[in-house]
Amino acid sequence: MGFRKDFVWGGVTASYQIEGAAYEDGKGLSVWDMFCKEPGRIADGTNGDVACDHYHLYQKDVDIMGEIGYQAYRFSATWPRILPEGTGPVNEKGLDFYDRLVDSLLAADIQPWLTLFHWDYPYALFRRGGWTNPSSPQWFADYAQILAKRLGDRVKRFLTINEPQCFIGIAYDDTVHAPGIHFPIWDTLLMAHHVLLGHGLAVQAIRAAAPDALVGISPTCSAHYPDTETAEDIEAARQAFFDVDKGAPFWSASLWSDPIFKGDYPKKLYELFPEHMPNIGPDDMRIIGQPLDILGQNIYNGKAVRADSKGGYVFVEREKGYPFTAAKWPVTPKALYWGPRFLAEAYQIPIAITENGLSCPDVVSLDGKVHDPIRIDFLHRYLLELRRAAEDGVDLRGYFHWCVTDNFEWAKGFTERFGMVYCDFETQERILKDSAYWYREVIQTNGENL
Ligand code: GCO
Repeated sequence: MGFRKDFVWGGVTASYQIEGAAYEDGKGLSVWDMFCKEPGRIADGTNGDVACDHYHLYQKDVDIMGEIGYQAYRFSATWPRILPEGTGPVNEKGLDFYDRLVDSLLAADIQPWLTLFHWDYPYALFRRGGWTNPSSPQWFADYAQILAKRLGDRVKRFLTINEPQCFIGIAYDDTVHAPGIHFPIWDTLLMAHHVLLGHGLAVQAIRAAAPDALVGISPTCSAHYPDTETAEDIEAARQAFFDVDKGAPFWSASLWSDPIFKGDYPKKLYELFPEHMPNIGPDDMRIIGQPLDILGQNIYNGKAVRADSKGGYVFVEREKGYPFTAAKWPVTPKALYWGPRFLAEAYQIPIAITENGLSCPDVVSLDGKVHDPIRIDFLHRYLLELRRAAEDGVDLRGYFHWCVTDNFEWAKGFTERFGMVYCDFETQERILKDSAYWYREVIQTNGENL
């Protein structure tokens, strides 16, 4: 049975990580442009000023996607490239770039999936309070409207935001991501509320400009899974999957998705922070809960969970010498079965895996090729689990491999290679890794060859 006939296979990138042209053609500053200037913030002291130079080499990259046989390509737009000050005057050269990119994708018969915001927040808006500012939801909606009006005749899949867990949690709680400033819980909860309001208003703006488009969101999560497939362990894993951890509340799946799909924050959040929750306006949950067509979930890994003796759950210690990636992330294929299953059961919406992949210590071998058997094995294991979820009835619509080309990996700089396509950052040469040829087979057979 396998994946549905119209299941889409593709790859994904993010603007700041690949585009470069950070100070070109009228683009405004983003918080990442500024964050990279602070000594010590980026592991190798680099930045996204040039990255993969995708702004100039996008046609080469689209040609490569065509060679791999991508049916779809998920990418993000750079908010300050469109609106240098975040609001106000539009930078036409910025819009022109995305026009060209979209036309190139369509000419290559590749479906564009546009993520409106993937972390490169306008620095001018950050200086006006960013997501703490009560105008921040409307700022985002206005930006969404501009993009949907300009591209909505050709772009028919929109994802509003990528991983608020990171651009709020890692940015303002852990401070490892831009702008890397710790805000107290009462401010970060307010920011989260404004992000969700901005998401809802953006959905309305997209619907108005592109009524026939599919609209979704792309959060991430730790996709916890049952240690055994007993009913007790499955329920315990479900509990863990949707729980809110007081120590890392923003990493939660439910904090972000319950308001969208269930009309309110998870009860646990109110219990944890009764005196710090934001004021929720009478219309807020209606705005946030705009109906969506798809939940784009980014899933990399999770933890095994067992039922405890009190109706709760415990995490199972990972075995000694457990497999991990070059980024030291655990390899847990079951996350790609249970994650989609738990999400579909909880939120009753079609699911796309809008990010999954791994970093490998990729090098160009003496034969001039890039052999990445570890990536092929990882993807094979994960995709077998995803196919099992599809066969068990989860309404799965697509899979996007993170990432197309090696790129700027945020605070890790260029020290991690997640791409299916090797990028020489000095020469900007691209080399398809072995996994790209393997993935081409997967796409051609719709996963039957797994
Ligand atoms: C994320 C981001 C990507 C990362 C990728 C590897 O999921 O963290 O969406 O931009 O680069 O996941 O960390």
